[in-house]
Amino acid sequence: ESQSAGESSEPSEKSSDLNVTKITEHGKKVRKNWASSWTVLRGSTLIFAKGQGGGTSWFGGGQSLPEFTVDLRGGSVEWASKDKSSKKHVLEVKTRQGTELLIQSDNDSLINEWHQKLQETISTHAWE
Ligand code: I3S
Repeated sequence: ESQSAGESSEPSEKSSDLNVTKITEHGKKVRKNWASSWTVLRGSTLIFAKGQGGGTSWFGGGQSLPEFTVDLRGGSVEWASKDKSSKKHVLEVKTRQGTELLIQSDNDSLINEWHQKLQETISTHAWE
């Protein structure tokens, strides 16, 4: 497994390309900005790395950092309702910090794997 994203010594448990957008930040609704992102799950941290050719508008207005991470502890994951997106196979991830994300892939089995893995992660990493 690649260790290029992040500094943690924990092994990457899953990684793939996914389409991602933030929909809420610090509890406030933000404008959707779907982008393809290399997504890595490591421990209870979900890391979104800017894809090749990604511009400075990656992951919402002004986000110019190469990575965006969320702490899954105390969060939730569920299939997004139809009103959240017209796309197929969309997961809604909510964090304790008031961030809501949609993650999506046209690959049915891939998104199912992510769903399972994220649920597993949330239920095994307790919120202290
Ligand atoms: O929830 P919305 O507003 O229907 O989300 C769509 C918009 O973000 C749209 O961009 P504009 O705000 O420039 O119109 C995107 O192109 C669409 O992909 C978003 O909807 P989906 O259903 O694809 O998540």
